[in-house]
Amino acid sequence: MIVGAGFSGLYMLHSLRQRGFTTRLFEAAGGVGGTWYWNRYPGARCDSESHYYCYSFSEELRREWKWSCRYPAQPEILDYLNFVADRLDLKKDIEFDTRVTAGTFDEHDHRWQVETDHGETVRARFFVTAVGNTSAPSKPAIPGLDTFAGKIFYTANWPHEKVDFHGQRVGLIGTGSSGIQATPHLAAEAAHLTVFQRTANYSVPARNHLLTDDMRREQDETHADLRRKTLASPIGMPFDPPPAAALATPADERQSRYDELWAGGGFRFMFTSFSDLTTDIEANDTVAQYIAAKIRDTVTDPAKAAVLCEFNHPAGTKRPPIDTDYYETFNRDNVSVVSIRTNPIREITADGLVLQNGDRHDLDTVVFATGFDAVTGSIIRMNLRGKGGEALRDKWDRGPRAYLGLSPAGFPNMFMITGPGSPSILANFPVCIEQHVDWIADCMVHMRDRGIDEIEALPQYEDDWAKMIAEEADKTLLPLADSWYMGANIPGKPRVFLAYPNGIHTYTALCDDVARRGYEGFALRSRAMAEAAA
Ligand code: NA7
Repeated sequence: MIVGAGFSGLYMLHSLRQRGFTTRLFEAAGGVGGTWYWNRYPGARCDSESHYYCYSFSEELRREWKWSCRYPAQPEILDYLNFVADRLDLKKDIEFDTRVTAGTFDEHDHRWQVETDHGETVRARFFVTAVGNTSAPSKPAIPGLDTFAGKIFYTANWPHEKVDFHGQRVGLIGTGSSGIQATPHLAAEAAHLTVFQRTANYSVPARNHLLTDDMRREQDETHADLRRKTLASPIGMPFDPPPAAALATPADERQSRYDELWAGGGFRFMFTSFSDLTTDIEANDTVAQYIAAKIRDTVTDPAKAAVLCEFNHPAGTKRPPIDTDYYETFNRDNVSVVSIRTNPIREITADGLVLQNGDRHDLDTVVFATGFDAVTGSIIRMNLRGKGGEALRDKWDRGPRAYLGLSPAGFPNMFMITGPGSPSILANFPVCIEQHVDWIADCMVHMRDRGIDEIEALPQYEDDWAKMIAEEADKTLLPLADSWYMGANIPGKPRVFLAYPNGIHTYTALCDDVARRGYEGFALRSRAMAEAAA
């Protein structure tokens, strides 16, 4: 049983089929795509480059698909996932428009009993969550929301038909990646766009462009080398590591390096400039000041620039956004930015938003780009129960726990793809997904070959994993931000760092080692063993 038909669920389904398992997949949406199915807002685009934000497991698929540009937009990624699903004939085993509402591990026959919103009950040996990290939208409960007379949209759940903003006074709440991507597109149509910013973000230009045949040819010819680099990289991208620490580099050289990488655009700026940016606050200050200077150079109105530079966290400690013309958009007469950091939204009335100090903003449309109950939300809401009827929601009430970020103790035969405690959100998703899926599928084959019915993470290993993650995260600046990496964007969510912070490259080696040692840290049980013991 797999839940979710995004990048991870599709590859899991294919991999299990290839290994001869009978597999069914439930998907709440009406089609494949996962996060790329729902997030259809104007400007939705991948921040990773197309040639490595895709599957690598099939040479045929790679050769057959041609990306149009450096960073593919949402419709193109959705087309790609449909192409893969059709090419591998996956849709026949997917039940769309079907949401999993509950799952319980039955200890007597070592099976998961899974229920759907169609009233169906399915029994399966293995239960795999492929539900994505940004799938449970966060919809802030602002007083008066229901009384608003205009239209309300959520970037994370955008209508399929085109939304027309012409002539509208639009309010956009949220300046994470989604808000930053949507801003120029909303501004181009709206009569007036007001961006409500709770936290100023450090955005870097994407420098998107179309791919020429020559560029594609070069990517093709260097593919093997790029793949090697990708697998050796902590973030799963084919980047050379930073050559030096910022603080060990003379100021003029440091400036030149930032200039060069800013001109190239994209994630390379934050991830390949210097090695100490996310571990040393003084080093981080050099990049924060560099970005602030760029914002002040770009945004001609000093008052707007000041709001956009109201930083309260070190650069790169929230998911770094990249953009196309985000800061430039604030030079338009029809765009304003309002800081709601110390003057939050008090209520929504029929006419618009009212801030704490009584300021009113009359609006026709409100767009929420307010993010997600990330990583854990989509898993918890499935109402899963493990051994002894323990609810996963209760087990995780002080923070998620799962050995290797793959499997929670007390929940045998359950695997999570890019679950909490895995590198997922800190690395290139398709790379993380392929690693997880291969490991999980090989584990199932190992069990089948040996007549093992049940695999369960041992509590001690799970505890050690959680402790290690907290200790390693504390060596970085990442826990300083009130980010969704920390669960800090959701009121009441435990403040726990949600990812393995030492990179997908070391994580892969650790997982391989666990498998080589006969799945060390897991209990493997068979019915025969249980009967013999009895
Ligand atoms: P994010 O990155 O979580 O951004 C959400 C934004 O919405 C962020 O600026 C939040 O401010 C803001 N927010 C959230 N709740 C509120 C309320 N109640 N009032 C005002 N402002 C609020 O989500 P995205 O969709 O942009 O990006 C998610 C990931 O998708 C992204 O990182 C990529 O991996 C793709 P805050 O910073 O919490 O103060």
